[in-house]
Amino acid sequence: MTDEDIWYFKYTGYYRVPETLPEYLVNRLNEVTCKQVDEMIEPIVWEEKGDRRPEMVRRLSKIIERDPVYLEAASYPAILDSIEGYLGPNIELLTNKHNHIMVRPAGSYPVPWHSGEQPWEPTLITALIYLEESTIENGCVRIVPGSHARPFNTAKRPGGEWKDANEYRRALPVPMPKGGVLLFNDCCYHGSGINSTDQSRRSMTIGYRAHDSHDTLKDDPEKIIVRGERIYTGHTYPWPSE
Ligand SMILES: O=C(O)CCC(=O)C(=O)O
Repeated sequence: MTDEDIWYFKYTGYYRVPETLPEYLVNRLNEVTCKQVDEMIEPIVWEEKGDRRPEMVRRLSKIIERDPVYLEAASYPAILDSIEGYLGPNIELLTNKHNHIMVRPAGSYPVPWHSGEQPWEPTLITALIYLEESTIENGCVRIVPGSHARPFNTAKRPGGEWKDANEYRRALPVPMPKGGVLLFNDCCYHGSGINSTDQSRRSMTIGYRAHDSHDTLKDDPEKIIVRGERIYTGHTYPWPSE
């Protein structure tokens, strides 16, 4: 990542990883995901409560536990290289945030506008890893650039009608290719439109944070270290000898 890429990512709040995932990996992700959807393996968020069919699977939750291929994709070096530009060398994947596949079946309703984190919280980078192409027609994600840097407090979920919201007017749609990876600061307002096609629009959503230099407990079971190490650099005493 160049300095200019890092600047762009930090100031706009989002970044498209230049490389796409290799075809073999995307194919494996799709094979495993098809099986999870066809067999309706819980935990699942449904498009409509009470209508439990494979075509109605909106979201597969807790994917890291389901198959090792999801962690392999989430640890892909080109993704971590880009995240390192923002978060530094010690990177943890959170299993209690995101950790899901948005299946977004045909006709799937919008993802409401939200800021996943608040501005005062430690930076959380979200990766959307695309198993299928994402277009305006199938409801690609839309991001309000720079909204992670707002110097005031606003509701995490502003509510209201999808297209009437201020966020809709301010946001940019971000279409992505199959195998593409979109990174953004989760504090940016984002959402996605209705899927008006007759196909699904699948993407993995994964959250990453820098390892907290002040954490003295190093084996938090909700976090997986995917790059670097869990070192204590907060305020060491006795001072390390030189
Ligand atoms: O992929 C999308 O449509 C929205 C992603 C998102 O906000 C999420 O998965 O939390």
